[in-house]
Amino acid sequence: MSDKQYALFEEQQKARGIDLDKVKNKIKGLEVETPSWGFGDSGTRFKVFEQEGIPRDPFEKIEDAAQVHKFTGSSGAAAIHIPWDKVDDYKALKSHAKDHGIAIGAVNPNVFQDDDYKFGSVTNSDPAIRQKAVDHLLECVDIAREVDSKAISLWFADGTNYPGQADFRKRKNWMHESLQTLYNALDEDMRMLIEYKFFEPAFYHTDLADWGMAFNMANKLGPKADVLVDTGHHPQAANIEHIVAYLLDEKKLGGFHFNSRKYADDDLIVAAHNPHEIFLIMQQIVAAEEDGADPAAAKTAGNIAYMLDQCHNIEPKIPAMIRSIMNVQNLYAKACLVNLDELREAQEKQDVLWAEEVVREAYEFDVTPLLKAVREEMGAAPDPMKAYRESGYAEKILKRGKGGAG
Ligand code: LRH
Ligand code: MN
Ligand code: MN
Repeated sequence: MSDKQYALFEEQQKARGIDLDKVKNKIKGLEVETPSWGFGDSGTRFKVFEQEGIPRDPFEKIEDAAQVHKFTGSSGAAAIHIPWDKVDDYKALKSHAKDHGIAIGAVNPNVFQDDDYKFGSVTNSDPAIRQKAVDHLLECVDIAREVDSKAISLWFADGTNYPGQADFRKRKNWMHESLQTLYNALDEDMRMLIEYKFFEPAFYHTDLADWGMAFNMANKLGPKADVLVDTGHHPQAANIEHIVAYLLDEKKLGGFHFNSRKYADDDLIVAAHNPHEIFLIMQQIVAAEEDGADPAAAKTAGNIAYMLDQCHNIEPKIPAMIRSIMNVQNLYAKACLVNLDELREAQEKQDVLWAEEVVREAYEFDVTPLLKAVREEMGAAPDPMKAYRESGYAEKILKRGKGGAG
């Protein structure tokens, strides 16, 4: 990318009244966590295609996650899932991450892979099973302390398949009770992020089916509990940016699991299918960040835990993560180019087409010169995909062979 292209872009944005230095700083501040599980072998219920060079243990997953940060400069932490990332020495895992230039991000308890959880975990009618699930949640708080993580990220597979199978209201109360026990165990500087999903693996009902249920729980629990929005977990026509704005205004938006889906919770590369949707989500966030009239919303927006939650079934994992980080940056950068003063004016005048145009105009800019300049200033690779390809890391890890972590 020539300096000329950047100079042209800068001139163009200046003329629109956009402060490009501010935009650059905002992009530099955007950190997106990768999921450790996205580096392992994955697939569908039909087939898992084993790839060569897959990490064989959580330490190697961290090494691969560090590659994403090395080239993008914007992915300084990796989330872990317990027990998928169970190790004997969590302090050693933390040091390993640090030695490779990253940190351990959100700790994700897993209460869905045990036979005991067939009819639910924290909402199981059997108190002994509920206790077992809660004990695991508490174990994850201890793990978070050991790896120096400040976030417990919660998703429950709990639900039912048939009408009459279970008592919705009882399960709602068991959910609350369990979350409360977890909440009480959190340190002051920790928080819990509550994820919702309206289907799968249960198909008739899930106990936290939508943002309203997660929000209600988070509200009852208190300031250390927030809602996590996984973009794949909504019905097709859901207006996710509206949900995001609502939660921002309520100061309860805790984080994201980014991915994209064509049909359901496909966990494909973020913005591969839905770039405009991600842009509109980012636009709500930028508007809140810049909302001087509502500093609490701005603070919430500044505190969002951005994470990817993706599985790369047929493509190589590390470059897929790099691509994903670049996609998120690209759409955040475009959102930063919306002229908010103009948008407010158009809204006040109730000029529908003007308002729509103000948002559209930002989306239609090519932000490649801007992102290259930002990455150069950050000491990251101006073209992370190319830099990774040329680094030789993909060839180096082939010696791990096949049959890595699932
Ligand atoms: C559930 C989910 C949740 C899990 C992850 C593996 O669909 O989005 O976040 O932890 O996938
Ligand atoms: Mn998720
Ligand atoms: Mn999911």
